Amino acid sequence: MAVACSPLSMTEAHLDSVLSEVASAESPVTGNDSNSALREIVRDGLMRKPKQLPPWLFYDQTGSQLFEEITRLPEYYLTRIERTLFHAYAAEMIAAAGEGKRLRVIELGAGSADKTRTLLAAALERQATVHYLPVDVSASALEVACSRLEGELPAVRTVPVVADYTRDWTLPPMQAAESEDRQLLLWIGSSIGNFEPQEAESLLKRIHAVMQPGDGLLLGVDLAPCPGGKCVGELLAAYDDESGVTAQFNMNLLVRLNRELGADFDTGSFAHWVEWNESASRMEMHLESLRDQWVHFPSVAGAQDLEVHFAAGERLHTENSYKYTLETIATLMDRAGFPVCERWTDDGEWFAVLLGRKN
Ligand code: AVJ
Repeated sequence: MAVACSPLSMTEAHLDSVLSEVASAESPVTGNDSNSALREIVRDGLMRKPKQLPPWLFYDQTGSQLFEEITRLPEYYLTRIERTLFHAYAAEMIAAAGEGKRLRVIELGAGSADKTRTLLAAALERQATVHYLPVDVSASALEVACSRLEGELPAVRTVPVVADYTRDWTLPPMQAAESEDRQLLLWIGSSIGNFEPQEAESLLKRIHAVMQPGDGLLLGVDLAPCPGGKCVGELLAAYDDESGVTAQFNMNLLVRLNRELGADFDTGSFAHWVEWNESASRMEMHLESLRDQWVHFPSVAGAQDLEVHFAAGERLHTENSYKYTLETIATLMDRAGFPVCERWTDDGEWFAVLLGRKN
């Protein structure tokens, strides 16, 4: 598999920062530094066999809106179940993480609205104020998340951390008055699923390095199908919904490449394709070429143009979403130095939130 030797998602956030500029550029095909970064990634991915592009490319403005829409689909149970778990157990989660001490809350990603709010509100039941540090490459996403939260919960003190959490990152040190406090790091929404398990492990180890003994890691993970749990059909439906929003989300990648790189993908000649890869325990999304065709990327700023051939039936791999079992995720957390001390799941065990503690 191409993915084994090529950690595409590892560069996600780094290039995201580069690409957020691309997305806002007036004329993306005039060629600037950020644009050539995108060109390089796309060229590299389309030269692979099989062709593969990293999933973070989905998230231009339209893609982010489409993902929001996905989270409201009846088939997309992930967000709904995780939210239910936070609503039901936030107080328990906060109590377990704090062990009687004050908490400061860190989140990888710029805050997932009501889920984060629920946890912070639970923290405020036990302490007068709470510091909240979202870590994200996008300063604008951080600004939105922080001002929204401060508006809703004035006792939350937000400290945005502009950093790429897939690379080297650190946190502002705790003040002297906080020296007895505990930290709780949130990595929720099954974001871990987009990373190769190896990458996920190094990421967890990086988290471990920036935290102190006793600090907690709260991880939200989508669980693999199993007898008595969700079936493969229900998983497939979550990534191939009736109303076609996920198909549009997938296809938007090509629309983006047309707009930002001047490519000439004919979106009508590609189809949304999803597959449950049992042996790798992951959902895969692809775009399948419906005919034999060539796609052209024009020459920009001295760089060569590019002709890419797609055979009929050939697929461009656009996303992996790894699914763990309660055992495999516990093993992963263990290896990273965060043994699981508590976990919360829905009755059907479709989704899990796990608390690990650095010892
Ligand atoms: C945001 C990575 C958790 O993998 O379920 C949703 C993205 N892809 N539908 C996921 C996604 C297709 C989502 N994550």
